[in-house]
Amino acid sequence: MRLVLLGAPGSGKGTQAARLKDYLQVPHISTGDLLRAEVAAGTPLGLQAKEVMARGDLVSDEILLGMLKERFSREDTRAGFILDGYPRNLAQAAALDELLASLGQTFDAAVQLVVDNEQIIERLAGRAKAEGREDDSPESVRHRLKVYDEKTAPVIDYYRQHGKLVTVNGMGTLDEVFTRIVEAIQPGHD
Ligand code: B4P
Repeated sequence: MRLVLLGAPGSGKGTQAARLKDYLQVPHISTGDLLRAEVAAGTPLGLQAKEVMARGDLVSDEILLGMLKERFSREDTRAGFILDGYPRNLAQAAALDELLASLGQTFDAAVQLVVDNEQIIERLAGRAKAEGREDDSPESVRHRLKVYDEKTAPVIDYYRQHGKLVTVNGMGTLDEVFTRIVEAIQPGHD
């Protein structure tokens, strides 16, 4: 199974991807986690990304594609993957199509988790308290939601037009959302 997880910040992509990875037995590739690992290691790429992420802006397409190519060059992605956090704009969606085509692959579905803004703000405020992630500050969250509307929402239409989009209600408990995703990705489900 090859899946792309889409949704606003705080919609549960990373949370559900971590569970789907065990269920589907495929690697979870989170561009946010890859970037945070670079920041934590203090690499030149991480130093470049740190401030951009803290503000809630998108890190450059070039950096992201380089990271993704490196990750997809590894053997474990051959049998499947859950891609979480990419693509976040139309240029990245085109780059992903190209990258997968160069590997003789495509993906099965783009799963969009739909959560209302009030719930998103509540979840990210909770994570800010629990984990202290710099980009979960109220100011950064407001900006991330704006960036999502402007840059990432068009990706949803792109996948809808290409018949890849599967929309899932992301409200409710972790178990409820997980069950909905599993049902939605069953072959023949529309
Ligand atoms: P990400 O790491 O992708 O961060 P995110 O959008 O907040 O989603 P995440 O997956 O972490 O959170 P989740 O919704 O699961 O990106 C961070 C930054 O990296 C971006 O702003 C950008 O700067 C950069 N970046 C990443 N990819 C990029 C790209 N392709 N191009 C450019 N820049 C890129 O969970 C949020 C919270 O909600 C958690 O606390 C969780 O416990 C809680 N939660 C989840 N589901 C819940 C539920 N059902 N009920 C209650 N709480 C729930």
